[in-house]
Amino acid sequence: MNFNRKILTLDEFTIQQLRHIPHATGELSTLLRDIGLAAKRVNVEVNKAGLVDILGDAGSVNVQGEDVKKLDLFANDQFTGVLQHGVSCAGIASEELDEYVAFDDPISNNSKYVCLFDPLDGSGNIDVNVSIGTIFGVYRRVSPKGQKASKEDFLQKGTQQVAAGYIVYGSSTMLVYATRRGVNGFTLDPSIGEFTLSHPDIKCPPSGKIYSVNHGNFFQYREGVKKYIDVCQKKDKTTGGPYTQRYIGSMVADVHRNLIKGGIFMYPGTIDKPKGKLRLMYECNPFAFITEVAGGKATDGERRILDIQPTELHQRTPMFIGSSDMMAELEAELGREGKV
Ligand code: P6P
Repeated sequence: MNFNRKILTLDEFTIQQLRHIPHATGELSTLLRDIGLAAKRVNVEVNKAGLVDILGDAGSVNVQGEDVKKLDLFANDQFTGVLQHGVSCAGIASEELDEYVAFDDPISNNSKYVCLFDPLDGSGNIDVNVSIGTIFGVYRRVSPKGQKASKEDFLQKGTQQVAAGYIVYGSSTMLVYATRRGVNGFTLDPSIGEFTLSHPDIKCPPSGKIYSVNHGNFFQYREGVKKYIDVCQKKDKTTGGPYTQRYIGSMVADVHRNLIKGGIFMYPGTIDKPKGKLRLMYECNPFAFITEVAGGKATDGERRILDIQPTELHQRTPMFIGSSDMMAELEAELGREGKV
């Protein structure tokens, strides 16, 4: 008898994963399902952003000095809410909040994890209907259970992440998450309101033909970056090209495309912003974790992103991430800087 192909929902998948982890309590699975629930709620609002009064600035300015759009605040509240009322998370840190939040209730204080997220990255694109996204990283707390989470829980190296993921609100809505066991992608099926496994075991192609960078800052980049961009532009059929330049201005969309198709994304430091624009804790660390599990690489130009010891919640870092062969070519150009 010919049954329909089994569709695995996010819930079923996370529960299935428990079979491979002895002594698993299911707290991480529950946390990931909570994130999926918040993502579905944000998706509803993103999909009708042009119809209701949630476009435009909320009038407030976030810790980055950026105008906060109403959808930013809505998304921040959704992710904070599901995690606070869940049973797995002791506290959160968010791009939209100056400080971390320790939930400080008996269940949360006995929870195993903390979560750091950018609730709606690329929000400058909301008003022009370009893909935006949510980015998150999950850490096992280092402070003792039974008390509220503390600062050191939120300033761990990216290597300490137990899971990381993103949601891209694009032509379809996808949730992609990684644990050390692998990277899996789930596409939201609106007919059943469930994220369903659509991209099992994602691997980042070792090479690609797409480079993503803001050319408007070209003359502010370090010499090795400018040289590598020049190399990309001169690629032809004999040297693995020709390459194409794709830059959406929404990190989730750019990095997601490169993860699937192969490519390199760069947000280097500039004269104006020597540390670049992207935040280490809730933009770069999650994507670095995901990309490394998928076989790619991520550095700040000198060090592995995941090895950076954070000192501030909202610190920025230059970011180079993508296919391993392309990253190796970039690193070769950076290594030649200052040498004749
Ligand atoms: P620029 C969006 O504001 C964001 O944080 C990332 O999603 C994106 O990659 C980057 O900034 C774009 O910045 O300076 O090139 O417009």
